[in-house]
Amino acid sequence: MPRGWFNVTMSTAEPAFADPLHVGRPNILDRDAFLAHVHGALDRVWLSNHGPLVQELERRLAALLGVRHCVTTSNGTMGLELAIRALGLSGEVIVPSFTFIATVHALHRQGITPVFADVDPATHCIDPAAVRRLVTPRTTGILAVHLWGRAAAVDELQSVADEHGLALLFDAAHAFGATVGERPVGTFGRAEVMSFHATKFFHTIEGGAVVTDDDDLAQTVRLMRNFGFTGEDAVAGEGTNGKLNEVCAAMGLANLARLDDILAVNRRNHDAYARELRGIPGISVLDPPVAGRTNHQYVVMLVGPEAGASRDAVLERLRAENVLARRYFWPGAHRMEPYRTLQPDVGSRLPMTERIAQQVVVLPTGTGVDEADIAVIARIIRDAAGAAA
Ligand code: T4K
Repeated sequence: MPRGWFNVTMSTAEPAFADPLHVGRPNILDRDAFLAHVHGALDRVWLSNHGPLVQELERRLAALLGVRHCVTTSNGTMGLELAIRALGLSGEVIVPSFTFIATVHALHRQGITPVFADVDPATHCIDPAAVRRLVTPRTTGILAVHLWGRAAAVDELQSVADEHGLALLFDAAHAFGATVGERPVGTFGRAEVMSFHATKFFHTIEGGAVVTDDDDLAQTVRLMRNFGFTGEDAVAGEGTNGKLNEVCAAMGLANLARLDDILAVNRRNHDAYARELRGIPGISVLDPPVAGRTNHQYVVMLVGPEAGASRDAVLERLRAENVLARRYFWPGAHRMEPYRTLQPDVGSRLPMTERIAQQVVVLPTGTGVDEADIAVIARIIRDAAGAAA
């Protein structure tokens, strides 16, 4: 019987799960390794500012991803802001609306106009044809997102960027460990930005990184993340505090050793959801990519018009049973402030974004969820969506 499970008769007052099942529950697999690294930092009395743990993490991540430079940052949002600034983006940058709001804020906060492009309904990633249609003389770059850990259409986007002389930057916050064929995400465009937030496949509690093969770009980001310092009393230009600290790096080093275990659990859970939810009218689970790998960090269910209940009704039912699923990334960045006010009519050119944002439910996965939990969750969904058991 699943942990915390009482029954699946939805009419009783007790929720199906005694303890909530969260989307984005952090994986903490090796507490002892983490604490050993933290003790080392305390013994050295070196807690931040390019300490040995951060340096080791950067070396190991660069080797794992096959890139020349991994410049860690205090979080993924900081990584985006630094990369955008270091690339010299300005004017207009084309970006999906169907993403976490940080992607878009990182542009707007630097005085850049985000130009929203629609997404491909098969992958939920930005549609290169839509990008091509939106290029203007003010466009300086494309900020594409590998949504849900599925790589965006990297080759087509690179072609559009090359045709128009644009910088191509990837928000790879979801995509650590993903590949296109055998080529790792992290190696595409001018640079890619990872998030190592606690909710991610690979995490450092809070953290992120700009990864690139471009020596000059990496050096600029390194300077900018440390106030622009080139020496003890020398500052080469404007900068900020974007550094990762040693405790966060300690968590990263502990987690790096267990990535295969986390991936195996995520893959097992994705397969279990796909199996258990098969055959419910209007309900589908986004498949993993055919040509490449994903980290399966997000299990994305779509509640279509053929389902016996709306997406929000299914979500409400799940939440009543303590399954704290999420409707990421509803209602789309273009419907959030300040973009809703600044660009009120943009929704009409984003039909896929509007449709998908109304259908997606992200389901709990990770090491805190097992196949028995998923069988119960699927029965709740089947019941809520009005299908016979
Ligand atoms: N680009 C994209 C495409 C992104 O998705 C993100 C972040 C970024 C850029 C920016 O990267 P960072 O600057 O964050 O490194 C969460 C995360 O905070 C955010 O990192 C993530 N994307 C986004 C998709 O999810 P919220 O607003 O949904 O967080 P919250 O507090 O609602 O927590 C999410 C779930 O995780 C809840 O079910 C609770 C659970 N949780 C969370 C934490 C922190 C836990 O169970 N334990 C925890 O310690 O943004």
